[in-house]
This record gives sequence, structure tokens and C-alpha cells, in this order.
Amino acid sequence: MTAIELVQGDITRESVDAIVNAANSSLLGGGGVDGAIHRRGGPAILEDCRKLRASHYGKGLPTGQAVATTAGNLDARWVIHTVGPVYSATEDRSGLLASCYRESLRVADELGARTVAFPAISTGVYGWPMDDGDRIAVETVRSADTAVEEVRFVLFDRQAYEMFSQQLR
Ligand code: AR6
Repeated sequence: MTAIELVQGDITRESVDAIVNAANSSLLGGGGVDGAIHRRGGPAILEDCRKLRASHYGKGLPTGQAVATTAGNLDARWVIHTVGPVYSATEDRSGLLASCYRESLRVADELGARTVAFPAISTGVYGWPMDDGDRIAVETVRSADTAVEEVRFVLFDRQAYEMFSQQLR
């Protein structure tokens, strides 16, 4: 059984085995949580990302997949980068969003990570409504077949935190 915890705050302040990044397929950084992770984690993360691009992801990391790098100066051993789908009102992309959580946990298992912190993937720049993104996050983690002992959802603001709490009940 994976325990699910909720925290309100900045995911770059968490102390866990792995911190999940809501990246984009370039793996070269961006705004939002991605920008915050690279800023606080320092250049070692970007260096690893560049190596991964050169060796495996010349065309970019596909949406719904996940890959790990060092966590640099963060209080974690790894950052797991995953690419969420951009929200669409006309096309159902929820399978891709669920895949981000599932694949991140699969990578965490490969690494031997026992505690993993997730942001609310795709709910910022990528426009996914929080009250649907939270449901997909919680349902996917609850049904995941993983050795991860604790998943911590780190929500940036009070409203997101409240929505996740609602979803957990
Ligand atoms: N800690 C925890 N959550 C955060 C933090 C933080 N420090 N900063 C933002 N959030 P977003 P996306 C929340 O936009 O929607 C980037 O440019 C935020 O409030 O970071 O998946 C990438 O490079 C929101 O609820 O990621 C991609 O191009 C959630 O994290 C693109 O944005 C996700 O918001 C990915 O968009």
C-alpha cells in the first residue's frame, strides 16, 4: 500500500527520494515548477537533461513518459521529469496524464525510490482544470502497482490543496 500525503507549498523544499518535475518534451527547462526545480537544483540537472537528449531523446521526451536525472542541490536523490499533456476541451487526453503518474512511479521503482513528491502535473501552463487533474492524480496513484511507500502531492496554493483533500476523502 502506498501512503498518500498532501502538502501545501513549494516542491523544491521537499525532502524525499525523488521529486517529479512537470517538464516539457525539450527537457531544457521552462517556467512554473520546472523553472523552480532547475533554479534551486542548479546546473547539474540541466547537464543531465542535455545528456539524455543527446543519447535518447533527440526528438524530445514523449508526452506521458518519464525519465530521471540527478537532483543537484535539491534535498532528494533524483528528479523524475515527465511531460504532461496540454489540456484539450475537445480531445480526451486523460490517459496521457495518468501515464505521467504511472510512468514516474515505474521509474521511481527502477531507481529504488521509496518516497516521491509530485506536483499537480499539467494544471498550470498546460491548462488542465485542477478539479479533474486532482482526480486523475489520486486515482492513478491509488491503483498503481508500485513499491513506493509514500507519495506526497505538493500543491502550490491553498485552493489546489483543498481540492486534493476533497479528492482523497
Ligand atoms: N511547487 C509546487 N507546485 C508548483 C510550483 C512549485 N514550486 N510552481 C508551480 N507549481 P506548471 P504544467 C504548480 O505550469 O501545467 C513549464 O514551463 C502550479 O501551480 O509548472 O505541467 C514546463 O517547462 C500548477 O498547479 O506545469 C512546461 O513547458 C502545477 O505546479 C509547462 O510549464 C503545474 O504547473 C508544463 O506545464
